[in-house]
Amino acid sequence: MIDSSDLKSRLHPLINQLAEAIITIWQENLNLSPYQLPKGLGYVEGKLEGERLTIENSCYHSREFRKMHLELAKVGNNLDILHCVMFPYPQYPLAMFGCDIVAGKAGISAAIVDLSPTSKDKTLSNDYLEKLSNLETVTFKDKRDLPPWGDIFSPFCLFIRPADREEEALFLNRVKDFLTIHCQIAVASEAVSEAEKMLYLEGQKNYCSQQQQNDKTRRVLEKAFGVEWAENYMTSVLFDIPSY
Ligand code: BLA
Repeated sequence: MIDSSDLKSRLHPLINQLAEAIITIWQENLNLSPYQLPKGLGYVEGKLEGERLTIENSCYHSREFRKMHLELAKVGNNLDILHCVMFPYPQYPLAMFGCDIVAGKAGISAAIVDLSPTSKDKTLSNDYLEKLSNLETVTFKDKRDLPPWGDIFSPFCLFIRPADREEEALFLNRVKDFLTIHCQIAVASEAVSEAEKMLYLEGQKNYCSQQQQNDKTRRVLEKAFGVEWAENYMTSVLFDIPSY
C-alpha cells in the first residue's frame, strides 16, 4: 500500500487546502466513479539528473465528465505542484476547468485557474458568463502574463503570484467559486447534437495540444523521468486527447 498521507504532509499548505476543497466540491455535486489511469501511472517516483520527483494522482469520472484528474507532485525539497483538469464528455456543452499551482522555496510562484471554452466560437456560454460575472471582484497585486499557448484561456482566467497569506486565501476561494459554478452547470446540462459534439471534441483537442506546449511542465518531468516518459505522461495522463 502507498502511504499517500506522507506526500500530503510535505506539501505547501495552500496545495493541501485546495486539493481537499476540490475533492469535497466534486463529492458534493457529482456522482463519482473511479477512473483508471494508464497502468503504473497512478503513483510514480522518478530520479534522473535532478531531485526525486513524487507524483500522486486521483482520478474520477461521472455522468458529465470523462475524466476528473487531480495531481499532487513534489520535486525534491523545493517544488510542490497541484494540477487539476476536468475533461467533459464532449456531448455536454461545458468548459474545461483547469488549475495549476507551483510553489517553490520562496512561496507560490504561479497560481492559475480558469474555465476555458471549447465551443466552436471559443467563448463561454451565457450560463457561465452570467454566473462568473456575478462573482465579487477581487484584485491581486501581482498578475502574471500568459505564455503564447495560453490563448485557450477565457477572459476570466486568473494567473497570479499570491503576495501573501491573504491573497492565497482569496485564490482558494476563487477556485472554489469557479469549480462550484462549473459543477452546477454540468449537472444541469443536456447532451447536444452529434454535429455539435464533434465541435466540442475539436475544442478539447485544441486545449490539450496547446497545454502540451508548456515547456516548464515538460522540463520538470524530463529531468526526473527522461524525454520519452515525459512525452508519454503529457499526452496520456495530463492532456490525453480524447477520442470520444
Ligand atoms: C507554469 N508549471 C508551470 C511551472 C512549472 C510547472 C514548474 C513554472 C512556474 C512559474 O512560472 O512560476 C510544472 N505543472 C508543472 C508540472 C505539472 C504541472 C511538473 O501541472 C504536472 C506534473 N498548467 C496545467 C494546467 C494549467 C497550467 C491545468 O497543468 C492551467 C489551467 C498552466 N502552468 C500553467 C501556466 C504556467 C505554468 C500558464 C506558466 C507558463 C509560462 O509562464 O510559460
